Amino acid sequence: MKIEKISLYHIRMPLVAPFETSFGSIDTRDCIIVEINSEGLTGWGEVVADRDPGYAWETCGTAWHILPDFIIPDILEKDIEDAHHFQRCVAHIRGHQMAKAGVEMALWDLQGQAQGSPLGQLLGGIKERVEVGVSVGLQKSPEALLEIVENYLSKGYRRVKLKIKPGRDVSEVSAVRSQFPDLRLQVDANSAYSLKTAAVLLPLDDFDLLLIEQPLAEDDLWDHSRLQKQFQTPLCLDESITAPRHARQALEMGACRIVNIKPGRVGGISQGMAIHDICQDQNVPVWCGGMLETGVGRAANLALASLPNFRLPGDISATERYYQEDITNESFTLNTDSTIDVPNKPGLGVTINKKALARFTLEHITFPN
Ligand code: OSB
Ligand code: MG
Repeated sequence: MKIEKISLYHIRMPLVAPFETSFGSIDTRDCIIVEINSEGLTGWGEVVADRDPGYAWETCGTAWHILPDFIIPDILEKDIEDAHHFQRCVAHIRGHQMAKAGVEMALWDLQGQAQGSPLGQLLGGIKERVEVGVSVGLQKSPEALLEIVENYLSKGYRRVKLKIKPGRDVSEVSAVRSQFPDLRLQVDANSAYSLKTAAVLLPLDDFDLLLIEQPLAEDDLWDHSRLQKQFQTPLCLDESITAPRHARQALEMGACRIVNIKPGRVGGISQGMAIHDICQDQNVPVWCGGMLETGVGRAANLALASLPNFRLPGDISATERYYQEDITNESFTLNTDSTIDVPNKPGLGVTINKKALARFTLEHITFPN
């Protein structure tokens, strides 16, 4: 694929409701959209970094530096075979997984279009629709939390993830569990605890949770392995796994029993697939996390989640759970069985609403310039 032109759009989209986690609350979401023109085709990708370094150290600002100054010069006007070739071209750039992943996504889109294959098929996916759930942010009160969970259940979601943080954990989960005894329920702390303070979470073992996601710091595989020994419930790592070798090390160490895969966090879909395979070989289930993506990133997540070892519902909700208006013409809807269809058109299988993209754009650059 001859990389003729690359455009970047820093966009900001209003969320339908504020989303609060242990690292802060947002009511708009920033990301960078990547457009690559090659041999008459246009591929799209999404850099899922947020405005603030709350979830990860990468931000739209760091990506706006690393893409033009390092990643784009590595590939512009070159012939890039595929995602693996791209990864070799940028291997000398340490870190910046989300920036790399956004470009890799656009290359997958191009490759799928060139071959007439939907991305799911190209990756070896085996499902036409994937099981999904909803990630529920911190709420003002337990009553408000019960109300919002009830609302999502009425829309058809059959798996709920609750965000927790110190002081807003066991009693919230207990309230939801009492009200919904059969709900598939899990929690996500986004690194808000230490090995010591996580002792308050031990009662969570009695609530039949699917998993406890990322209680400790991102660079703390070792303490996660100590904490996992104290729980029957599987720990699941999100932030800690930024490369396939971390997945291997985490499993060797017993730091988790389930892995959350987000293509952005791990440097691209190709890296996500490598993690999928490592876990599959050890019979460890994976599931697809989310970063409040636009329709572009959501299409990619659905394709990835169609691989066989994605055995738990993904954080991939319907478009209306996030945005009133998206930048794709296609919107994603929830089926009555709590699944979402994997796109079946070539590449990502989505098209861009250029007017919406322009309206959400804060900054735009094109290369060569
Ligand atoms: O930790 O999984 C997370 C959103 C932004 C950053 C981190 C996380 C999340 C979510 C939302 O939980 C998942 C979604 O996109 O629905
Ligand atoms: Mg998480």
